[in-house]
Amino acid sequence: MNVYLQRAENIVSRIHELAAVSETSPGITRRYGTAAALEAGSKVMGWMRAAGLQTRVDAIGNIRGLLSSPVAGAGTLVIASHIDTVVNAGRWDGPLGVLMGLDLLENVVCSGRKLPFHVELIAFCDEEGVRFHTTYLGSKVVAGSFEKEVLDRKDEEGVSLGEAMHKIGGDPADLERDAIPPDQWLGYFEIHIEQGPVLYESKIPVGPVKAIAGQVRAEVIFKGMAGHAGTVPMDMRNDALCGAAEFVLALEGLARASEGGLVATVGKLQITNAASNVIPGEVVCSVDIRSADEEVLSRGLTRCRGLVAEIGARRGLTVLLNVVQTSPPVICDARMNELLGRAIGAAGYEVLELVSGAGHDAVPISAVAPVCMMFVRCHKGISHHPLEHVEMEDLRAAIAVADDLLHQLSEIWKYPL
Ligand code: HGY
Ligand code: MN
Ligand code: MN
Repeated sequence: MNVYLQRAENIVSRIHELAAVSETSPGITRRYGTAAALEAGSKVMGWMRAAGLQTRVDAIGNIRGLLSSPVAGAGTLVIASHIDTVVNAGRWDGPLGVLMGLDLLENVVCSGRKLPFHVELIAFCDEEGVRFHTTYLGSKVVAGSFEKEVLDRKDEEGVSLGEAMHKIGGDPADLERDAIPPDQWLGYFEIHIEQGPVLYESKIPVGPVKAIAGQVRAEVIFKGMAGHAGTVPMDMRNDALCGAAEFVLALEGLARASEGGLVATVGKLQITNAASNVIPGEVVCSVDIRSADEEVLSRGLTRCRGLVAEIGARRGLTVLLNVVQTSPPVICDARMNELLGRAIGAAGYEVLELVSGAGHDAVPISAVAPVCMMFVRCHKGISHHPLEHVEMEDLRAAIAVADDLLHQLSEIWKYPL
């Protein structure tokens, strides 16, 4: 097991090196297209190049490293995750999958082995969607499902995604060319921290992901009447913030009371023209609803719409709910999961299949390829938080299992497409 210690230490030192690249200090924030995102990308590209991969930055800004197979007509396995982060993030969410993929390929190259398939390692540039309230921008380009209208979405400074792309040297006209053709895919493998407590509480270092929850991201606007905080009597107000506040709590209650693992979150709330002596006239908030069950998810959205309408009517507010993004639940590939389960068992661990409440780049990829995800235990399941942490021995377990999976895949994916 010692051989894995050196590799694990190498991964950890790169995790810390990448964590030091941030828009903010202290804290880790790398939003799409920022200087920090570009610096992180070039760091990862340098590591890929040093490992002997053919590297390139694609039109949207993904960092891509190819380990070609000598087999004519070989298909492609993609190993990937993301290097963008949420605000004040942890250091493992995303980079773990990219740096473990890099380690796997470094190990293949060092061993002189030739794989019967190409492996493309990809560091996706925007999975979190923090800057433009989108998700999966990078992986959608690779999957060929990027929606061009998203280029017009603007960030909080009014900069559009298209302008941000141009600024980093990308040309929207090239986006189609960066997709991997559907007939080239063999499969997709992503290693990611669990971001939940199940592995931690079960005392198991790694686990296969059975399914990824579907999610709906929306924006809700409450429009009332701004007014003087000192002169407008309480019974004559149309206070947009009180309406929004009632909605936030009602949405929490709706999710708490529902079956089928529905979760709902208002993560952002903005008061337009906010001032302490002005009755809020307009409030815009985000809504994030998820469930692994498509029926529960769509019922949750319908009931959320009902809440907004009812509160708006009762409080004399004009309300609007815009759905920004929907992604259906994804079932991971049974065959790849069977091999992953075999590798986990061979390493001496219980195979505990997990459902992911978090979204991942595997979601858009699942439309064009079989996807397989391996979760790695993280401390108390904490994520999207500076206390996010992975223990060295769990990394070593993950390396051993991932090596074994790659070996099994090279046995079954022996022949050209
Ligand atoms: O929101 C998510 O589930 C992921 O962190 N992007
Ligand atoms: Mn995340
Ligand atoms: Mn992530």
